[in-house]
Amino acid sequence: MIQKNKDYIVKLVLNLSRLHAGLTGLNPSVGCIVTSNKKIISYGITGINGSPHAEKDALEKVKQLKIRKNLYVSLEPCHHTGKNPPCTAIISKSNVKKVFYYSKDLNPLVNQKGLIFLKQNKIKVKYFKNKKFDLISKFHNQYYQRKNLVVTGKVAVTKKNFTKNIDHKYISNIYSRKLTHLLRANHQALLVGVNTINDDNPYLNCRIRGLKELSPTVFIIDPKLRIKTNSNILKSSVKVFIIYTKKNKFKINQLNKKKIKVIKLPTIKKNFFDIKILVKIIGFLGYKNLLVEGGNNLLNQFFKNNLFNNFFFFKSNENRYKNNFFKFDSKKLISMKKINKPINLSNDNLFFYKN
Ligand code: AOF
Ligand code: ZN
Repeated sequence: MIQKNKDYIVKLVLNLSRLHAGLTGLNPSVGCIVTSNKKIISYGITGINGSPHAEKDALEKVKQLKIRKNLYVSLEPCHHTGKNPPCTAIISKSNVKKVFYYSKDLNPLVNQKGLIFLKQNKIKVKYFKNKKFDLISKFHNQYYQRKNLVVTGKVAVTKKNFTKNIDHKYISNIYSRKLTHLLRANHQALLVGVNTINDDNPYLNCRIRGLKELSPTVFIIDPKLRIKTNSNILKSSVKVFIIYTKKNKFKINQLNKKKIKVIKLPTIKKNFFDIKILVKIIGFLGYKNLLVEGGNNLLNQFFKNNLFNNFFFFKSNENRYKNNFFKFDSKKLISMKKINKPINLSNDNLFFYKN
């Protein structure tokens, strides 16, 4: 393909960087173009779940071509070994003469470190400030610009706000459930109370074909370690952390054998810990966003502490339950801002709130 002009390349890199947005886990979704002698000879995108990096993807495809190459990439190339090898090392062995990048990487492991290395290896490096990349640059650096974990709540209720259904396993319809699975794919961590596990025996993974790998790590609040050890979630491949307050050596041994991680938290009153501390710990472990899926007690604690940044409220038109114990108090949402009109999903409606 002929390289028409710089604007054409900018557009291509921009579009490539958008392709895997939301699908690259902790990693930003980066786009990359390789040119040689004014022709585009390859392209790359950060892979699903974050591997390979875009530069590696692009350069591998043309590694047999021993010609001079230029690289155009939406983010400054990395220079550290993480889940992936450093892109700067790959670039320096690939006959690349110039690297043009459109956004800086604020990740302290990367920030400018690779540029010196590239220059030392006689590779020209140029930062192209381009307005079109303002948003992508923000997106690439979203986790480093944001100090706190982003917390999103989700609940599905019947017409009269019950969170259980008498004869149905599910309250919401297939469209709402598909959206819930997408929400899971877009989150790195998911939090539930132990009653949800023991009563409903859920898998809590993303079951959209092709996106299963994006299932979040599951944190289960289980102060007295009451979780049933034959629960589906403990048999699945999902990474699980159990948060407890009261020691139970036998149970901890059982869980350790299943490679389940346990975290003990100090109590502030009987079996109660400070939920804000848990949110801090999840952030400290490196997770950038958290989806809280219930039950009611847990959601209430988050509301009480004003911890939700976003809230997804799925409401069905049907009603088949009467036990007030399982009633969601929708007044809690008053403190948040309703965004737009509800999204109609057949006989369900989705209301989206923001703080
Ligand atoms: C690149 N190209 O395509 C992406 C980069 O754990 P790792 O090794 O995958 O490194 C993650 C960090 O690398 C991530 O936080 C971000 O700073 C950078 N992402 N860098 O050169 C890419 N996705
Ligand atoms: Zn890299």
